[in-house]
Amino acid sequence: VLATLAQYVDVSVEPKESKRTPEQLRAKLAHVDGAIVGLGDRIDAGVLAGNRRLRAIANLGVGYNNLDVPALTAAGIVATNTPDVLTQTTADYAWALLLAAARRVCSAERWLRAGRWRGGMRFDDWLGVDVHGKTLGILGMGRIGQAVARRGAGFDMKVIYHNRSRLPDAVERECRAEWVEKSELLKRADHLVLVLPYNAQSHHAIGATELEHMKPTAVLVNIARGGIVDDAALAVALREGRLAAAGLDVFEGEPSVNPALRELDNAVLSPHIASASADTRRAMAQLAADNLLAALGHGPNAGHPPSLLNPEARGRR
Ligand code: 8YV
Repeated sequence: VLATLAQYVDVSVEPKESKRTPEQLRAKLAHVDGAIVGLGDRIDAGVLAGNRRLRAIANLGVGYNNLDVPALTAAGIVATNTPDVLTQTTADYAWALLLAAARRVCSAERWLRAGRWRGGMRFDDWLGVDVHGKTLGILGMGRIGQAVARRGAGFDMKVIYHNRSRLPDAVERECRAEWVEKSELLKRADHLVLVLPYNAQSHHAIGATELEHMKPTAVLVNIARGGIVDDAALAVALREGRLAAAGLDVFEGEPSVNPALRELDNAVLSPHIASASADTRRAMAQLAADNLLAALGHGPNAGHPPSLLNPEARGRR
């Protein structure tokens, strides 16, 4: 991907840093025409202030809550993301977390590795909860939510979902999914997967009140964004057995993770890797590069980035 970019533009690769300060980001962006950024890079009016050069920002991710799109548009800077290429891999990972959490795969493995499998095992040790044949709830039914739903058929699951807008009948039929109110979703879902974008409306969409309405045998999976779940409230619910388990790939304030969650054996935790297969990360990088080159007027899509977020910004700079 870097070689593709280098055919058209001078490329500078920044060393991996834990997190750049807004000042560092501002200084770096002052001297480039375009940049590929990650979710840890918050691009807002402050970071863009005084920048007369930057023309394009390509986000390495489908979610772009790290970008202040109106501020980029106002500055005439084109913004893009990486939809579609990560849909299937991310949906696979939601299932990995659901199955691992429901069947206690990670805590059992920790126990085994610690050399604790010595004598016989009791018949009722390591009991998990079933996934097959249950009702799968999905909150957020975009591309990834639909891909999670389609996989439900293989587990003989009934699928219910809640989304701001209902899917067209044909798509509902294809996903074998039924739209329900959020309150009903919480009550009826045997397991719940969160796949909604993060914004002011979805902040703490699952908090103490919502957790109270869920079944104590339920598994909650978050592959969307930290901040959608109130992690402190979730830790209390998991500790008190008001929820069977959780599978979490994203956290409020990541990379730091609420210590209360880290202590729980019924939480499967991973470091935001739902899209991390070799094929998908390559495809994401390629799409981000294609977007960036196109936005800067190079390559086969010159002037037409494949996944443009703010067409209004085009040609302003
Ligand atoms: C990240 C994601 O992009 O696409 C998203 O919105 O959250 C992930 O695919 C990936 O982890 C790189 O930061």
